[in-house]
Amino acid sequence: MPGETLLPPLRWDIFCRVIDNFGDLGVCWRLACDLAGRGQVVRLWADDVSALAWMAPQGAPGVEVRTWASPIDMGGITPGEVMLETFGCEIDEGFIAGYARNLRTNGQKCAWINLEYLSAEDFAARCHGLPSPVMSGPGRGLIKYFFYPGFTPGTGGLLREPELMARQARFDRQDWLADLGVAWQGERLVSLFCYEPAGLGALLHSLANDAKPSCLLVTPGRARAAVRAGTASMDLLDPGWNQGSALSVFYLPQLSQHDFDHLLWASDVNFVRGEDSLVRALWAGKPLVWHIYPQHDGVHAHKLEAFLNWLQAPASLRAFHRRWNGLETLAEDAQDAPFEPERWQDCVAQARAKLLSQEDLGTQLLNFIAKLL
Ligand code: TRH
Repeated sequence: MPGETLLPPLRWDIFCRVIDNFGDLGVCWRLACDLAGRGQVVRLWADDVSALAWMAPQGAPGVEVRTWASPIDMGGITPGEVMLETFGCEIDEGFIAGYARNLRTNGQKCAWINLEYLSAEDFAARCHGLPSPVMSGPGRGLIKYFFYPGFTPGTGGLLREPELMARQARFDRQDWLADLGVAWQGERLVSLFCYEPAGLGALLHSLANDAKPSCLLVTPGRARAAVRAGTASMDLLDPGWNQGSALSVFYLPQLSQHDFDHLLWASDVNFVRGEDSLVRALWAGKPLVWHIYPQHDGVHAHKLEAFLNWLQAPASLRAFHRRWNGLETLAEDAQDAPFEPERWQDCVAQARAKLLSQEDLGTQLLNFIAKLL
């Protein structure tokens, strides 16, 4: 059976430091649930677990959540067989010492993994699986391994829990929207999860002027604030901008991760951001626009370009992305970047099919650990 591994249940310690937004915890929670769903026993350590109250109100069988306060209190704690640090977060020396003791003194088979950020750039395949000798501290002499998620076969793949596609096939859009209180009349549904996109005004304008009515489903937080500010300024500067009411806006509550998937499946076009929602939008298979997490050194522009190349995005989708992310060149600045989701469907459908033929991250990670042990 595809996705099946021979790894017996192991105890995992997954470490997560929340930088900002929801992505760090979002990825870690999803990974923890995926592993637990495959019979692994997971302890998730996060320095800020507050977002789980709405992201995962039911918790998950096999996942124990611990607040990670540094220095970590090791009273009654024995590190498990797999120690997984996410995004280069530094695990406390006390914990590493316990892990090293298990390995050296007790002869326990152990694996130390560093899960990296997702990127479509070539380095992901180049660096995936590489060993990294630990040079100092209580783990000195041990080896940790880089695990790079990615879009191509040479990488660690993308998170896709085994039952995801079956869940998607059973999904009833009309019922879900009704439960949420969206009075859907067949208009185009556009989900919006973003930071403060440079192209938001242009999107609102084109939806308001489109012959096809649209409903913008706006997520809470930064997306909501951006839409509120955008519509307020258009009301002021151009009071008739949505005269025909072709555009309606529905402000969403915070959804659980489970329901966030439903939002992406219910919508005709998905605007997503960061890391985890991008992956989920790929599984949804609808035309998507990515607001990439901006970095001060500007490297996100290369990362976006690499993703669009992998996606084989048509020119109009590339232009729209650059405008949305505020990354146009001067020449492009003067050009139009129209909202044309009908032209963007094919590349996403093909990308989804390609990804479905590749092994998912959970399967690859379990196989990787099985080889190490
Ligand atoms: O929140 P993000 O912008 O997270 C970012 C990125 O991960 C980025 O790579 C990282 O460096 C930075 O944080 C620190 O976007 P992302 O990754 O899509 O995470 C959002 C999570 O929130 C995702 O798991 C889906 C979840 N979510 C819900 O569960 N319910 C909701 O209603 C919404 C809007 C999101």
